[in-house]
Amino acid sequence: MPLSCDFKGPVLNCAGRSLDLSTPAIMGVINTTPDSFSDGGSLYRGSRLDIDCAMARAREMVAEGAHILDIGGESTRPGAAPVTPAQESDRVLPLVERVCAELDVIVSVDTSSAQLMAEAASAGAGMINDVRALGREGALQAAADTGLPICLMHMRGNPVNMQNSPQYENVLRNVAQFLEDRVVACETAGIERARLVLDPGFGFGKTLEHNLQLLRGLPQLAELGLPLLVGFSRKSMIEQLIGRGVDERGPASLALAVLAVERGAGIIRTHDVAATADAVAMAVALAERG
Ligand code: 9MG
Repeated sequence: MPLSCDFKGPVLNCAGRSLDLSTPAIMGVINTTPDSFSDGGSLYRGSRLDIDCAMARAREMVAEGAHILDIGGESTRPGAAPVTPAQESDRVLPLVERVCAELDVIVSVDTSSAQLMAEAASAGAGMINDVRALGREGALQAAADTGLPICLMHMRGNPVNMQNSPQYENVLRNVAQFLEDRVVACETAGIERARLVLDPGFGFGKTLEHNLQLLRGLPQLAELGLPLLVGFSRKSMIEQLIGRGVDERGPASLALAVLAVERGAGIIRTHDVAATADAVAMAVALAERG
């Protein structure tokens, strides 16, 4: 049953696994980076990614109700060290291969690298999540060739400069226009509209006020007619609003997830799968009862 808006999500074909968005889906975050803002290095032993530890995290998230695992190898926090495509593939691919082989879950690869998109699809990944909306050289074609669903996220600038006094004429209109333009670029590259998911990119080149305007405007973004993915999990807007440090932002992230679902979000990206799955299930159950 739809929540506060009329949009009822489709079923996406993710490399043979169905992602049914008639109710909101939970996407668990797995960072293979040593320096992510929220869980940086938690899967590392010294300077090496511990793949068994990463698999244990993946297994746990699936048991907790994740429909999708989003595996990434580039930290996009402001000021993070850049990675080469080869470094990114070295971090991400072994885990993508093992998760695809051992777990019954849709694997999303969080990347802007054309090389990794192709490699991950060959390894069995079911979705691409690109914070640069396929803006990098070769990404449109590589993503088109995979045949997979793709999340196009809005970011102003790049991770290094995105928080340098971001400005918009009207953040909701500008983000919607950017996403619509990227949809057209995708269609021109041979990616059907039905494969696309949109994300306003909370925290990516936005002030607190911009994030709040986008949260308020989610129903209008849902009217673009494509599923919406949102990620608030542990982000700094929580600290800006209620003063919580990064390790204390779980409960506030749940409140934001529920609000987003009520405003039309179809996929919630989160570090805390069990709690988010329950919070979203509660929002859906209440909506079903009117
Ligand atoms: C990789 N990543 C970090 N935050 C994100 C968000 O909010 N959305 C998407 N699609 N990806 C994100």
